[in-house]
Amino acid sequence: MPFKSSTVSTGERCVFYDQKIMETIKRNHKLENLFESSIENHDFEMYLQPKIEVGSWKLRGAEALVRWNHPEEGMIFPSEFIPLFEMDGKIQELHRYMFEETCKFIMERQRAGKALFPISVNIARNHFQTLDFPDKFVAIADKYNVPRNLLEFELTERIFVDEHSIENIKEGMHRIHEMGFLCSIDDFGAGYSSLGLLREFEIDVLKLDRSFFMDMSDKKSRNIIKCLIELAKNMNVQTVAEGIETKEQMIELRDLPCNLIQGYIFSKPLSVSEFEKWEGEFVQTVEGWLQSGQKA
Ligand code: G
Ligand code: MN
Repeated sequence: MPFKSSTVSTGERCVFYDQKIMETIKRNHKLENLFESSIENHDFEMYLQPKIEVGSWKLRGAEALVRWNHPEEGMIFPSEFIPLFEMDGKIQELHRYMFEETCKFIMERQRAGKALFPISVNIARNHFQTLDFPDKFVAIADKYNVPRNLLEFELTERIFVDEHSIENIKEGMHRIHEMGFLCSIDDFGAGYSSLGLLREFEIDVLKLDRSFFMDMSDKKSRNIIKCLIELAKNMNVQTVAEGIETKEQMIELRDLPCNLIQGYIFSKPLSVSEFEKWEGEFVQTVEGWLQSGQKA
């Protein structure tokens, strides 16, 4: 057996445990080794999930999400590689790559005379280690002639927990705005959310975590959502309801109302060709459908 536990005499469980750790280490090593060639070969693909405006029910934005489809390894899930690349720092290159794919997509739509809308990309706390990081994104946006107000950076609320980096994040967000980009807080309400974020940081969009909408029949939940949406509105911050899946949730959100809805109710994240096909077929009969007795 290749991975014997040093305390093998205490029983099989220990051996099994060591083996699992070794397998994870080996797998991580493999993924790290595949990274550079996958960037070069475009094995990382940009998927898009639409954001729909409440009321007009029009497509007003999208989130770019990474998918890793490796020719030999098959589909590798973000839940496996994102934490890994956050640890070893590769995440910065991956996010830059995704940002460039996003810019290319917007440029192509611009050339084809198609409708334009902001696209959000996720960024990690690692970027904020150097204060000039937005400059790199400016260079990419300019290369493709993309108006910067069509590009939004999503920062998960988790990155605001670390007190040591908070000043850097504040300054970084300021620079993002100076450069003309937009900034949103992702997964707001998932764990450590603080209303102080709204006061302390320059935020354009608040993305309310899907956990808020899990039980909308509960009056308490509804009241909290309502207050958050109102507060954001008063501060000129847009709201996006994330992870919306049912007609019941849609009806509540229409009446509250938040600005945009993102979730499986409209579409899961799609490849570019699927997304544009979906866009062509998406008819805004949402209002009629909400009023009808049809089940979602
Ligand atoms: O953390 P962030 O909001 O960036 O995560 C986006 C992820 O949420 C994507 O991987 C996407 O597949 C998932 N997602 C998007 N819409 C829904 C939804 O309606 N339901 C659920 N369960 N997940 C969703
Ligand atoms: Mn996101």
